[in-house]
Amino acid sequence: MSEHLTPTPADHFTFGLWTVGWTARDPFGEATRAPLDAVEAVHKLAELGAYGITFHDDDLIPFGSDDAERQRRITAFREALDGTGLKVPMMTTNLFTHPMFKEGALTANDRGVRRFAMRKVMRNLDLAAELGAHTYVFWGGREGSETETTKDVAAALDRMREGLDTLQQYCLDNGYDIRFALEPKPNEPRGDILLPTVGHALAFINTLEHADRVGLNPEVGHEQMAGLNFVHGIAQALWQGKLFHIDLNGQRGIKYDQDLIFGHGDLINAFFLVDLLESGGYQGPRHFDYKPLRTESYDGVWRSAAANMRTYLLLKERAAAFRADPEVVEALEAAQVPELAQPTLAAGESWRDLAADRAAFEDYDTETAGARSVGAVRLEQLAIEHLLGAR
Ligand SMILES: [Mn+2]
Repeated sequence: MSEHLTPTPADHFTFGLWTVGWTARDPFGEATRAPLDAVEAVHKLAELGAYGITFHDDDLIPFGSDDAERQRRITAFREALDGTGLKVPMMTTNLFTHPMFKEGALTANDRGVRRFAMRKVMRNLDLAAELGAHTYVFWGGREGSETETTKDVAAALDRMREGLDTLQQYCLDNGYDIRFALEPKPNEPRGDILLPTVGHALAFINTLEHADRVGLNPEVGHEQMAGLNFVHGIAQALWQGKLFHIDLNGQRGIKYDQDLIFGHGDLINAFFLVDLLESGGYQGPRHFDYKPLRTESYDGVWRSAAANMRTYLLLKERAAAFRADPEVVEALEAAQVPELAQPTLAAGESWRDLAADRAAFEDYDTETAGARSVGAVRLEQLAIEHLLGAR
């Protein structure tokens, strides 16, 4: 058992440099931890059994660095990657910290800010290609508003589309095999952010020129902030072939973005999420986007990084036990869960055949169908008992 719970690169766990590197400055208080060197982060994550590290351009290279400083930092980071074998499967751009982005980046009303934002992404896409990243995340934290009068939403969506189409064209023209993953969030830091949920983003992607190269990077807490069932959102993203990447963390209820350790929020949803990821064909990294608690020093930071991975592996083990339990298989059968995979019409049957089928309607026993017991309680309790280690 313990062997399965020790993370290895084969588990594909990845961490944002901004997660373990968060110095815990919040809107009400100063940093409680000293800055973390990127090279140390690489070594420490590799030691803990992670597969990779991800970052925003400004996490590695402070905004405004000159070319020499930029190159010095990239070289040191690369050496750490080469030395540890840690990979960079995903990269992203900081289009939210600098005051110029206060009103948006790709959708800023100010055209100069939009053009600067696109150049900032292009420069970092070059680095992403150099480091071998195949997924590039767009989290539009400042793409939104607090007021209805300052933002023309339709024009903003036009500009978002223009930006993504142009930047994907940049990748294609340069021979970069980099797909984009949009990260929805309902609010924070803006009062309301554009493309607030998985559903909004999926619909928007269909309007893009290179729609096949754009998918999603949904984050647990972001959907739960909107009161939505994250597992259902992920199931639909998988169903539509759009789960390019995923941000795992914890959230408890509809409130600010908590970014808790994975499993330290809604544990039941986390259990079913792991069950889905492990059985639903998701091949990408298991990426943690969380914030080590502000109360902790670096011992707690590294403990929290390990906790994310261990909790995932524990849930993976519990989910496998749930699926392998003969009583669960029988209860699923009793609840007719496998029957949903059976098409409603028979092979070759048309609506005309259905209309002529008296057994389907005129002679159908609606009383019995209405009186049947689904068996949901038995099944859910079996899942909870497996989650609690009681079976
Ligand atoms: Mn978050």
